[in-house]
Amino acid sequence: MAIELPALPWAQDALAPHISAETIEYHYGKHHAGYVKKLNAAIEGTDLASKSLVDIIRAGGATFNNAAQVWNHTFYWNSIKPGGGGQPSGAIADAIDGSFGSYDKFREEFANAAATQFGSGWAWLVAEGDNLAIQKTKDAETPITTSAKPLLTIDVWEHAYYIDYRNARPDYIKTFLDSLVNWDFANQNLNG
Ligand code: MN3
Repeated sequence: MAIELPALPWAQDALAPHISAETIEYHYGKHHAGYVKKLNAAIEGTDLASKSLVDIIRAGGATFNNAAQVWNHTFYWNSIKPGGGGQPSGAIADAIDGSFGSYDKFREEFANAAATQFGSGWAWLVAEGDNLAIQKTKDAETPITTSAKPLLTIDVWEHAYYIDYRNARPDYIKTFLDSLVNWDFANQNLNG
């Protein structure tokens, strides 16, 4: 059974001016769709063809990069929304205070992880047992291969921000935190 490219949770132009329709056109329509296409070509006719996306990721091997990038991107689209960003509310707000001391401290650590991931990769807010933590991963690497539960992610590959922010990754990270983060999604993941 082929792995499908999930629909975006919002219109392609809905994140503008923070992330342009042009960025989404390329990032979703070319990069994310490309990972799906390459993964399906690689698993066709193999034992992996009958497995779920997460099982394909956990199997590792030659299909890991495309499979993990399919999953990571779907998770990223859900981590952002029009009118998002700012201070969290609900259980995630309490968990952030408990684990980082304050939202401001969380924000500083998350932004620092995203800014200092050398080259391509991701920064994540994850739950590890009763605590929250921040991780950064390289290339396609993803916390779902570990015991940590992902709550939120930011894609810091250049294709995520170069059309809108050029080389200014810190500006993209600030916009992500101020105007895009989907805290409802983080709360769902925390409770799920
Ligand atoms: Mn990407």
